[in-house]
Parts: sequence; C-alpha cells; structure tokens
Amino acid sequence: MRIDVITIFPDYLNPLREALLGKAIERDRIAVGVHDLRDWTHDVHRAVDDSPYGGGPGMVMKPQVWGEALDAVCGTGEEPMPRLVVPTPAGRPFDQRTAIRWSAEPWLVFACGRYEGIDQRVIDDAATRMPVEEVSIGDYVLVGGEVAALVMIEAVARLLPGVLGNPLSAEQDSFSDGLLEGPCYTRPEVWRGHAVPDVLRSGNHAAINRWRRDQALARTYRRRPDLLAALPEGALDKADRAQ
Ligand code: 6GU
Repeated sequence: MRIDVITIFPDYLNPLREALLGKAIERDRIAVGVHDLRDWTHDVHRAVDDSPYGGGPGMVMKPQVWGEALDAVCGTGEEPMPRLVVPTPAGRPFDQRTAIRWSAEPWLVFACGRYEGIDQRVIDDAATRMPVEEVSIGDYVLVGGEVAALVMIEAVARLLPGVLGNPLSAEQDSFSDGLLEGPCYTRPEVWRGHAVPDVLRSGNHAAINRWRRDQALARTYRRRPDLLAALPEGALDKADRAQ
C-alpha cells in the first residue's frame, strides 16, 4: 500500500517512521510520502489561509494551494487515482470497519487541514476525479488533521499482511467480534497480592474460551452498551444470553 500525507507540519508525521510502522516501511509493506503544503504556494509569505466568506472567527485554507498540491500528489485523472481522506471533526465516524475497508486499497492520500478547515470546493472538485471521504476520529476537536491521520494510518497499517508479527492479533482484537476484549494476564501467578484467575491456569481450553467470552460480554455491557445493542441478530448464543 502507498500512503501520502499533505500537511503544513510534515514533522508531525515523524512517528510514522517509528516502531511497527517504521518496520513496515523498511520491509516495503507500505510506502509513505509526507508533503509540505507550502511547497505549492507562490507568494513570499507562503500563505495557506485566508479569512472566511460570510465572516466569523478563524481562517480557511485557500483552494488554489490545495488544488495544486492534490494535482501533484494524486494526479489529474489520467492514471489510477488514490482514495482521498480528509480528516475533519465534521466528518463521518472512522471505525474498525473503515480501517478494514481502506486496508484493501492500493493507495491512500490524507489531506490534513488546520484552522477552521479547507475551502469546500477543494473537496468537491477532488471528488469529480477520485473517491473522497471526510472522516472524524471522535467527538472532540483537535487543532488539525495530522494526529487524526496518524491514528487512522496506524489502524489501517496493522491490518496489512506482514505488518503485525502475529496475524491472529488482528483477528482477535477488540471489535473484530463486535465486543470489547476482556482482561489479560502474564507471569507471575501472584503479583502484589493479586492472583491470576484460576481458570486461565487450568489448561481447560473450553472453560478458558467460555470465561474470556463472558469477560468480554460483561466489560462491553458495562463500558459500551451501545456496542451490545448494535450486535447483529444471532451474534449471542444461549450461554452468552445467560450472562
Ligand atoms: Cl479527523 N480532525 C480534527 N481536526 N479534529 C478532530 C478529528 C479530525 N476527529 C475528531 N476531532
């Protein structure tokens, strides 16, 4: 997969080169390009924003600069085009299903806005040539789209073949079955007076699986009742419902 990010703060994306994602880049599972939006300005001040039509607080990112940047990074429609992602608190919610869907794409481009946002015509114009999604990572407001892009890129990258050490981790994590994962434990058996639950040391794998499922159900019920309510018909078996 290829991932490009356009931003006025390229250094904000440095964490992409660390740890799991850095390894994935080294091993050529992903190719990442980070681009400075100001490279496409033409004035001495390298201005990327201007005051909003209609008045009000804040500044809006200028369409000309973004238009040239997207033409240069995404192409103009002759060749294959990427899926364009625009992080914004006004977007549709990003979730694990979005991450899974994007993980099948060959090429993603993230257009990170700052200030009040990007002139809407940039998004509308891009949508005439490529698929475009405006997405939010949650119900709170960040200063810009960079951190949100990092979050989404990490969620997508860990789903790619050969990125996670153990591919079962991606299959078994929270949300893969619509529930939160329950607690996990490692050695020692007793730590500061707290013991590991007996069942996990019993060697009885049917009992362990049942216990884990019950823990996941109980935790989801307490912390995210909205997820339980959203489970499809038939997702809970008889033993689940006895919980
Ligand atoms: Cl994607 N961008 C910004 N700037 N703020 C956000 C967000 C995105 N998602 C939640 N808050």
